[in-house]
Amino acid sequence: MLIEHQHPDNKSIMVAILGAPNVGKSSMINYLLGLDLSIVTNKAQTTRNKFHCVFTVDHTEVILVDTPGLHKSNQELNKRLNEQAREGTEGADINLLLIDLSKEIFPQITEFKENIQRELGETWIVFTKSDRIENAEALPLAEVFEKAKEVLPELTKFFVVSSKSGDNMHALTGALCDSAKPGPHLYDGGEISNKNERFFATEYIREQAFELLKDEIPYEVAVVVDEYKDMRQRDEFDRGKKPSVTAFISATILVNRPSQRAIVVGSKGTMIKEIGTRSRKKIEAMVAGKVHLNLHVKVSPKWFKNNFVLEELGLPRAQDSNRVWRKR
Ligand SMILES: Nc1nc2c(ncn2[C@@H]2O[C@H](COP(=O)(O)OP(=O)(O)OP(=O)(O)O)[C@@H](O)[C@H]2O)c(=O)[nH]1
Ligand SMILES: [Mg+2]
Repeated sequence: MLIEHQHPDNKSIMVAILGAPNVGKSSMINYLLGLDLSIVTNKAQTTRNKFHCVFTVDHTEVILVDTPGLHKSNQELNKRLNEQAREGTEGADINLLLIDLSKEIFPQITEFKENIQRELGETWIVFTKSDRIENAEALPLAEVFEKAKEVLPELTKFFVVSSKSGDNMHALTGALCDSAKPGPHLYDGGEISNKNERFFATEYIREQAFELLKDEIPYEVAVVVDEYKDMRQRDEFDRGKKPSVTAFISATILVNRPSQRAIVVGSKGTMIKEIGTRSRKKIEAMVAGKVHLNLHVKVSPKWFKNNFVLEELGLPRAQDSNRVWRKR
């Protein structure tokens, strides 16, 4: 829709969701969206790419930017994840710094200050996982917040929320909408993300791999889609008949070592079958139709240091990237 055709009451706000790994960024986004769009697991560093998640309240568009958890690391993959998080602040009207109430609070604030390495605009603290604390109201969070302002002067507000119970989510949504500025919607065609279904298909496969695989294996797993045939697009040429299969997807799970390949495939292929069945259900819910999913496992030694693979995963070089990396 042309900008001049948008409703005159339209407002918009872009909000970067920041914080350490596992603090509940993607869970909070899904709660606010009312949709399991972003992948959530109990493992740290689940989110690997920054992306927009969009919802509207009346005429106000709220764009939440999910980001990987900021943390210290000298590994190339982690440097690129941190870069994604830092880039997530670009163009944001407000940053939300999520702090996990079930962990020690103040180190999370000082670590964020060290890791963000950027000038930030207005920032609010969102204390998460309040359901895990018996009496969250009794915590001296106002005092903590005042102390946090000495480290991060850009802090102006704080909230205490839970993505499990939904506590205070309305207050947070209301405050974000109140801060939105009059102007056109960036996503005015009902889009909920700037990433496509192909991206979310790889995410849903990786989510199940993270859930089902133990120990360090998830961190050495990546997923690439080799082929994604969207039959709905073809169907337009086929006199509007609804296709019996909505998408044919062929994807590869990359692992670092042959022993990991054996685990991901599982005895008689049981593990790969389970990853496939679970992720296919989630992809089918997304595309609202039947999906054929073909999964392979490939050993790609040190893929997490390989510039070619990392770029294919949507992770370009970071400012502090290591100088040497493998070429194609
Ligand atoms: N009890 C409780 N658990 C939560 C809450 N929010 C998130 N979790 C759990 O915390 C874990 C991490 O949640 P995520 O949403 O993936 O965290 P994240 O910050 O996106 O993590 P990364 O993408 O790895 O940076 C999952 O096991 C969630 O179920 C909450 O409000 N209450
Ligand atoms: Mg996440």
